[in-house]
Amino acid sequence: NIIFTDLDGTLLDHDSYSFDAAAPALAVIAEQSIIWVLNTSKTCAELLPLSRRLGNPYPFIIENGAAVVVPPGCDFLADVKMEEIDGARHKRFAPHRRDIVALIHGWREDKAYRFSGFSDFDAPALQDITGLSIADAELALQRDYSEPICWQDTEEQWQRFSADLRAAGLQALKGGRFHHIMGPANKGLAMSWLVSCLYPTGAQPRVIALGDSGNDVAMLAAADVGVVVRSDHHAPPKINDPHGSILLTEQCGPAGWNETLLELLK
Ligand code: 2M8
Ligand code: MG
Ligand code: MG
Repeated sequence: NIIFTDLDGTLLDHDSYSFDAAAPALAVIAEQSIIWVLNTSKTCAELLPLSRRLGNPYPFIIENGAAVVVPPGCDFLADVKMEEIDGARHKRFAPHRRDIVALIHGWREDKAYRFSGFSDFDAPALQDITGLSIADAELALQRDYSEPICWQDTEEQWQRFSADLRAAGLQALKGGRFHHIMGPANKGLAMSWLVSCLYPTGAQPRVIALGDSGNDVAMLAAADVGVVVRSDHHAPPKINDPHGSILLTEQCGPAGWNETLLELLK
């Protein structure tokens, strides 16, 4: 087995960001020495301390599949050519955030779209929306490859904005609270790339993926077992399931994560 997991609303509670309810399954993962990979909308700056807090020593995937990051001290993917940023190694699949922000802010001026995004927020403003601590909000603001926005305009304008994104080779992925504006990457492509690096030949592991939102669909669909973690804030995302490989947890968030992994790893 190898496990890929979303964080917010999945391994972390949507509101409290606690992972206490997942402790039993995390213990089984450690016992069985299973590689588990964090695959999230969060930034490298957020993941470096968070992966340590979770006791996760593996590479992680940031900003909705925009890059695979090997943290300092982790010796995975030693033979893969990567870009070094502040001691971490990045394999990038998407354009830089500064270019995306310049473009969509230009459209906001020219076409009077109404939205606000992380570039408009300071840490207290982001804390108000997300409930993150000021310190964690500072880390969430340090983005490299994506711009999360709150849409404040009509559905009609959203359709126009979406067409502008498509024409520019960009997309909007829906997270728990925000639309993440980014290049043509996703959590599923980054997951498949990492699996093929870790297991280039020979026996392939069973790939288990867990997530709660639209931005997880590509990852859940590409896995051998895709686990939709139930949310008490939004309906489960719709996923085509031709092979019957998608499960839905009974409980919400980390409790559902725990329940389903204990069953799958029995
Ligand atoms: C944002 O991501 C979540 C993921 O579902 C969302 O869209 O609601 C990101 O900005 C992330 O960096 C941040 O930690 C999180 C906090 O809720 O929000
Ligand atoms: Mg989530
Ligand atoms: Mg996420």
